[in-house]
Amino acid sequence: MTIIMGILNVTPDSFSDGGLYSATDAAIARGVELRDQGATIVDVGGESTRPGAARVDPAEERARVVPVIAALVQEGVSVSIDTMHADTARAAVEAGAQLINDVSGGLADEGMSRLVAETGVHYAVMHSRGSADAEPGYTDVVAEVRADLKSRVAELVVAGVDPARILLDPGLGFAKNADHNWALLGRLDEITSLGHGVLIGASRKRFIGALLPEGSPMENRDLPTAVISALAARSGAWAVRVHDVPSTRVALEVADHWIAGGAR
Ligand code: PMM
Repeated sequence: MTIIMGILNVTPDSFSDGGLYSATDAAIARGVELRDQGATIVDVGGESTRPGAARVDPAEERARVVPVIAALVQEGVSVSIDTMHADTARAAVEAGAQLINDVSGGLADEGMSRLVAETGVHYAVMHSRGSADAEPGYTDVVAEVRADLKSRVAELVVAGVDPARILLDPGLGFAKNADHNWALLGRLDEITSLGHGVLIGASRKRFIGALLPEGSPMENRDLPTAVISALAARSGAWAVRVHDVPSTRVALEVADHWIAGGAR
């Protein structure tokens, strides 16, 4: 069964009332809500990775995420940390995070593979090439993403990371256009065949917005996101990383029945 990773971005601009304390409280409440809605794991991030977003100082990033993670763990919520910084990942793991979600796949901070090897936590390796808004020319995006991920895994294993702890993510929208994203989704079996759990982060991304009338509100992207969640489950995804848990939960229930129906 595909699990849900609920997105919790602890960035000041996410909270209209401002102020770190209220932002922390609001983030904790939202994390508990995501779990109650059906997220198996809540992905806490303190730095926006959207194309064009400003980089955040790792100390500031830690100040944002660590109190939230500690409080969520106290509440019995399973937490992952969305960071490219080894120091932030370490503080998050010390606060109880069980998974490090790294959109750089370990390329942004050379301390990351060492940390993952040392702590033995699960590690989600996302694919990108250069910055998020770079658009490299791919000849065959699926084959190239597969090859890049495969060599990242080999390097991590050499660094001492247990391959059983590695999860892979094709990195939809990261150095990829809409056609690239759809090719990766349509041929997901070529990524799952690498033998690792596969994480899909399609939620509310621009290529989904492109399917809707111009000026549609963000929430209108949740239905197509949920459809992708169901199809990703059908293709054997380990997890889907989403903003709106209830719609994806229903979609995954449909997919589970569909898959069970075929298995009988
Ligand atoms: N996308 C974003 C952030 N973190 N992590 C993984 N593993 N996969 C993704 O696709 C991914 C990610 C950017 O989306 P957001 O700003 O809506 O969180």
